[in-house]
Amino acid sequence: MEIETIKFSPFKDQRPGTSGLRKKTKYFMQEHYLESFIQAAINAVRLFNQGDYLQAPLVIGGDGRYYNDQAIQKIIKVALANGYQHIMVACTGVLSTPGTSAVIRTQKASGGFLLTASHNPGGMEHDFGIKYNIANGGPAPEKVTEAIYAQSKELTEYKVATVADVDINKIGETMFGSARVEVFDALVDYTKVLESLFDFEMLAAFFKNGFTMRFDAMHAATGPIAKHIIERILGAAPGTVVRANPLPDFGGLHPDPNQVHAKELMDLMWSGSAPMFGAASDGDGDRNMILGQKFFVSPGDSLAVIADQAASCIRGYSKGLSGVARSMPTSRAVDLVAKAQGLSCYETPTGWKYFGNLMDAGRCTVCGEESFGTGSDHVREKDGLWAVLCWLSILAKTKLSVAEIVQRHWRKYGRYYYQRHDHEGLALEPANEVIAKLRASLPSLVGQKLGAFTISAADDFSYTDPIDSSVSSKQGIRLICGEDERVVIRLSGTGTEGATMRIYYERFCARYEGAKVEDMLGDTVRATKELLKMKEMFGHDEPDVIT
Ligand code: G16
Repeated sequence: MEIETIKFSPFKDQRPGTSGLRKKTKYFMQEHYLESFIQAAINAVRLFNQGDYLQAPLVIGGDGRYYNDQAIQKIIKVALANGYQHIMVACTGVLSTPGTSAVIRTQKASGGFLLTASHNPGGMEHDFGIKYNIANGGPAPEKVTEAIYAQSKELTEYKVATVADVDINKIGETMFGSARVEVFDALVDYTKVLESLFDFEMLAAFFKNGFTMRFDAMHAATGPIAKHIIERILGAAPGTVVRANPLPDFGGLHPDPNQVHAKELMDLMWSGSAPMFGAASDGDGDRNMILGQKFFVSPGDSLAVIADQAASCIRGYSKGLSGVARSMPTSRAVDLVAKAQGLSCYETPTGWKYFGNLMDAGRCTVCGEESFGTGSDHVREKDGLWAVLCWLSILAKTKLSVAEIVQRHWRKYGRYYYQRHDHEGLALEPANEVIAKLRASLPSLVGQKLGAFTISAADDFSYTDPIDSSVSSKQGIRLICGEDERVVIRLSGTGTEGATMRIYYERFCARYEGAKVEDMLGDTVRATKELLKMKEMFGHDEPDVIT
């Protein structure tokens, strides 16, 4: 195997965001760009690993978007040149993010490269992304992503093996000297992990007795595995899983499972022919949306219900949970469940990577985020299909409808009315200015009115990891009005164009009376937009997406 050293001028913009490096596909396709990131990641990994990690497998999978296959070939060649002895590539190149995490853990790999821009649209004109996951199966923590960035800024050369492309559409092995490239069946390890948690026989009987659902895989990475588990193993009717074939452009859709982008599923669930349960997952299969007939389950409620019901409805959690965690902007509904069950509840910054240490230390079992992510310590990524199987188990055990389960939950614990407003495509400068001004005014905001409530505390969230004591600051501005209300404002770390400002509104009512969420939050929404001078700064103040 010949190895070439390629020289180039370093790129200065390869700092991973909330979840890896995401850019426009065309930008990624420029000469040396992807190779630079791969080499920088490999160099950074070398700093944190001793011993023979090069002998352990390195896993590669992607969400199937445009450029997936070419990127896989590039990773294989750079990894071979850097001495990796066992490279494992998902057959067809498609493997969801939780699926990749499952393979890394099962195969005791040293880590893996995940090619995904998640829920962002795919194609030459859209987005591409890459991230590195460590040996626990989870996203590299900040100290590793910062090391990758530091490496990339100084990098002037990378190594590449001059070998032929590997056929990634055929299961098998190819040897390159002493190194092995293995193309593996992407369905096997992940199915086993899920099977160890869920009672597939009970769920199969549930479908046999007439339960109906629709799963929209949005032409993305979950399609093949969802068909395999829901239709083939659990016996749901053919056609239950739709848009199951991954496409490089996701069929021209935005593979984001929310009320706006999963419109076809929303329309079905609000129609006269709705099945009993509806669900969707995103580009790389880590996000999920849960629906009942004419009923949307907000991610915060979904997390709270799963945490509440796991021990009694899901075999893998029958011994109870060790604790729960949520990202700071996520609804505090799960905190009430934790309190009632005497569980620890952790509040982390946005980003699944912050849950890794807690799970590794056995401090929490179930975690979730407002951005349609829920998961547990079975892998180290959020897991859309896992959430769907949780809900199926709860539905099968309780024999209630989705709406009844959630309403019963609200009656028991009270309800956090919740909405996230995304203001997308904002010009960077004014967006940064709004945040900077707000940050500067925090001390003076305490005691001021925000709609009907008075601000009792205002801060910029800072997190000290309880395991390694690392500190992450400036993680989102919180305007807290006692126990009743909270507004969180932060800029997204996953966009590829301009700035996206996310504003999270939440209001608690101890007695659930079925009020409309818009009515409960309307005053605060208006007051917050005035406080931020949204119209003045951006010319308009209507959000692009409300979830
Ligand atoms: C990623 C992260 C999540 C985070 C989400 C939104 O999700 O893994 O932890 O909640 O981004 O981040 P932001 O608000 O900064 O855009 P995904 O599904 O895009 O990988």
